[in-house]
Amino acid sequence: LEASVCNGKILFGQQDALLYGHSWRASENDSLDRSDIESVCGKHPAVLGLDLGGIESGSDRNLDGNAFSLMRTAALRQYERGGIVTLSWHPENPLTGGDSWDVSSGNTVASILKGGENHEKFISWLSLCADYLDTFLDKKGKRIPMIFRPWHEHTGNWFWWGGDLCSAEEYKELWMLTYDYFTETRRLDNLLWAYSPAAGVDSKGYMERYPGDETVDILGLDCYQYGKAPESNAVFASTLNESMSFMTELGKAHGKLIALTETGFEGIPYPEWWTGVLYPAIKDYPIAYVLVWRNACDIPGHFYSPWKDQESEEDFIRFASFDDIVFITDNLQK
Ligand code: BMA
Repeated sequence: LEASVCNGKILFGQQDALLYGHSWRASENDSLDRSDIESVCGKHPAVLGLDLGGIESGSDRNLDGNAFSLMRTAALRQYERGGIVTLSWHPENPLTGGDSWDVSSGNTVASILKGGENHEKFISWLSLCADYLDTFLDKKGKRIPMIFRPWHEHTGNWFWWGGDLCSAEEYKELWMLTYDYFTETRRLDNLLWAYSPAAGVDSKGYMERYPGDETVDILGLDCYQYGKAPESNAVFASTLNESMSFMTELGKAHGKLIALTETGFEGIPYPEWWTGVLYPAIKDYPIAYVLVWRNACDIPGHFYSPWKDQESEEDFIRFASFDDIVFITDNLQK
């Protein structure tokens, strides 16, 4: 990651890219050689995003139907190909039993912190998650490096760990609890920790719940385009520019890498989005990677990258041909 930043390169990533795409899903014993991105530009994404949601309840599959065993295989394939793996986590709500988006109680975070009624339950969730992460081993039995990006978009109010649902102190305590459990209790020494507020904050808002330099490796941002195109292009570009610009400063001041940890425009309603909107907004910033969200195979319209014959395909090919946008190189691909 550091090398790519030093060389002025940006790694391109997609969520769940090897597990399914717009109209297909990998089978249990799949060789994981397919991605929508590969079908368009001949190369797999350099960053593979995966989500741990569901691991806390002992499920075999995550919230989007991926078998956890196949996710592990995909991560190992990605690593063997020279790529990077990043993990997000949309766990259930430990207080209400709802999902990550259940914001019906403002006591959820408080209830899982030390002294809270759900603390033991939450530790058992962390334990299940750590058990799983401890199985991502290379051929020599060594844990592979992965980016772990918990409690993301916490500046928004749509997850139970969101801005209006807990205090800054509670959020930081949640982060520290997670960090200490994984790194000290469980000795998971293979994780890079990414902090990912949602766009819409200024530098001060961005840092308000920052848990500290000792427990964060990457400063991230989740920033999507919404609305009609081309009308919304300018707002998205300026939000991205402003955010990337203060993150560049924060990265320097804190000695951290910066990344666009989630982005996209659902359904890509603007076919020149890649070279016309995204690229100009990111190219001048030292970001390690940019990751677009998933191409759901079972929700029509819920996609963030082109596939063969999708409208933005040609523009994506142009974007992918730029020297500073990096995919997994052909010789590593197999
Ligand atoms: C959201 C959507 C959901 C999905 C969740 C976790 O943004 O894509 O369909 O379940 O992410 O991957």
